[in-house]
Amino acid sequence: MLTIYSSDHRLHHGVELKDGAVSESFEKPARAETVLARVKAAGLGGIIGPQSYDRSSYVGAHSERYIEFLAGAWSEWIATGRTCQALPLVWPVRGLPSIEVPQFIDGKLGFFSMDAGSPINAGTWDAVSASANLALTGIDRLSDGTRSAFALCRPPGHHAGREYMGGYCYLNNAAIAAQHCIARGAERVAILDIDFHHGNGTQEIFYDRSDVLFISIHGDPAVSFPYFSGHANERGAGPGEGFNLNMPLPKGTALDQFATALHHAGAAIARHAPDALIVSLGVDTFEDDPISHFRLRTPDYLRIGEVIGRFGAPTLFVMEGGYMVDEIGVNAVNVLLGFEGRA
Ligand code: OKP
Ligand code: ZN
Repeated sequence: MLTIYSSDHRLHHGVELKDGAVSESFEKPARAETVLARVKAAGLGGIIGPQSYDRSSYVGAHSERYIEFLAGAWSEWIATGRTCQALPLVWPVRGLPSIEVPQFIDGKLGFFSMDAGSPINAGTWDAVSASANLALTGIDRLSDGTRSAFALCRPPGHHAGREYMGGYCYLNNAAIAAQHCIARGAERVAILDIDFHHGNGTQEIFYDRSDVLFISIHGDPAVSFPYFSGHANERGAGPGEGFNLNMPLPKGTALDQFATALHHAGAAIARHAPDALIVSLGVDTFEDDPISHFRLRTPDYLRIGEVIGRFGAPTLFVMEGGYMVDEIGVNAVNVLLGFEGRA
């Protein structure tokens, strides 16, 4: 399987508000380096860099004004005299009257975000646009007839919505790839999100559409981030009704229960008959993940990959979460090896 990777991810190294203090984010550069090292050690296949894409390729999944905000946020922030990382700290929640974009950067940060989990620093735009370009390069390879590819994206993307960043995400890499695939003539795409956290951003972007089926298996939002989406009764709207499938699972979920959900996903994907399948591949479902609550073990990822391989669709894997840095490489690459029947 071909891997698409860029060292530009290192340009983004964020902070996180945790336990009342600012610390290094769990979403750190070593994550992608560990996965890349494992791709090489396992002999997964060739490794190429991204092609370049105009930022208009991100519009569709995102709004133009959001892309403009993201690309310019760091300059606006430092123009105010601050040199620390930029974090949103106020949000337009229910009950506040204004839905206008504020003029000042602190207001814009809140307007275009869902939480304080996506800090912006000098290299953020270059890193997140490189990450999106990896997914775009991967989906273009599938259109060339390649059966599968792995976009080693960092930062991740599935929490980023049409007009907001959040949960370590900025550009929704999987959604951008799906939209590009449709724009290039595909009739139907399916996105299967197996990260521990609900892919709220991907859900939102395609919620009223029937061409892109979104399926997510994740920790029950009653007790897990992002808390405000991911329930089973969110099934899509208008023409998209029935094309959004959420399978929330309880804390402590192990392979048996996860595999049952995966088989349901497979049946829905078969009904959709997609031209391409995009897998939002998070391995924060691992038993030792520091921020998640499932109990998958390293060999389980081989089985998961095998099941996805049997779906039979041209498949692009897009890296999402996974925070147990020592094991993220072996777990993610196990899915890919399982997919290729190398388990
Ligand atoms: C991103 B992905 C903030 C705690 C909230 C956010 C988790 C984002 C996960 N201090 N954590 O889905 O792996
Ligand atoms: Zn996650």
